[in-house]
Amino acid sequence: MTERDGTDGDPSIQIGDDAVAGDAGESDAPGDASGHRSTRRELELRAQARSGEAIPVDEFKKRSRRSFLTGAAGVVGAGLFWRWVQNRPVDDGIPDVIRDQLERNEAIWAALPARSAPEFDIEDASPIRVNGRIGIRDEIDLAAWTVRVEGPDGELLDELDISTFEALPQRDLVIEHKCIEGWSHVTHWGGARFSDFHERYADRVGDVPYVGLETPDGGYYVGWDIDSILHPQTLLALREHGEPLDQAHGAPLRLASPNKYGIKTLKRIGVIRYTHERPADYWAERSYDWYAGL
Ligand SMILES: Nc1nc2c(c(=O)[nH]1)N[C@H]1C(S)=C(S)[C@@H](COP(=O)(O)O)O[C@H]1N2
Ligand SMILES: [Mo]
Repeated sequence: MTERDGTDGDPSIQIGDDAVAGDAGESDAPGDASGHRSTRRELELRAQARSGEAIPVDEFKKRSRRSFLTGAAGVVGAGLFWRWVQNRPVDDGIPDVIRDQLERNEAIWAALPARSAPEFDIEDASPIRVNGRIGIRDEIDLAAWTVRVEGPDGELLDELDISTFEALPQRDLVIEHKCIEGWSHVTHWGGARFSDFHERYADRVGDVPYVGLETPDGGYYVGWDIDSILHPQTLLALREHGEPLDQAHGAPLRLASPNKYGIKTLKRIGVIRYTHERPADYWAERSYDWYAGL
């Protein structure tokens, strides 16, 4: 594969070096057109400076003191605000003011009627890059792979091999996969709808609000609300671009969806757990939105 073997680390948007350099360059430019109005005294002083005349010591001190105080006030202000945020009660490691905003976002998403993302023609799709190998760094023996299905009381409902998923109705899903890092890719997934899989367990698990999924080694894990995972565009994918998944893309079974960010599309599913508690989620624990909806 010649595609970028992407980062496993922080999935946040990366700012290019040149963008940073460009900004700094502009604001640092001498005599910039920043809209700052110069006083007559300043103009005199600047003329003096240009002509090689030294700024009088008193004036220099006054100006340094003034810019120091302005800067210091800003730093103290920002520091106090941040201290206030940090001293707020913490839930999940996230201060309540930030958590409140995340919860408002979720309420908005949850209140929206189930929408479907656009789908594309198969010809519009091409192989997707590999992005993120948390919990799947070592290859596994695909023939020995099984997935544990657990009920809301922690009970083992099933231990399934791939034939169960192959036996479900097979769908094509050609959608835009969106990564929170800022790239997206029209991808052709093939596999079973989670909702078709769920029919096997619907009676036994009842009204569970969540499903948690984990890699076999527990290294990467995601939480889904039941409505999103039962959405007809949420696939238990076995294939990508018409071929069985390779290990780096989550063989033999992964999630695919155009309605959540890529962070939720767990590769190499080892556990599917129905639960009444909101499941742990790898990137939500690192301050990303738990819902991660689109
Ligand atoms: N096990 C596992 N699944 C994962 C990740 C990961 O690091 N480990 N990264 C996620 C992210 S951030 C994205 S964008 C997609 C990328 O899928 P791809 O490698 O098939 O492009 O996988 C998701 N699933
Ligand atoms: Mo991602």
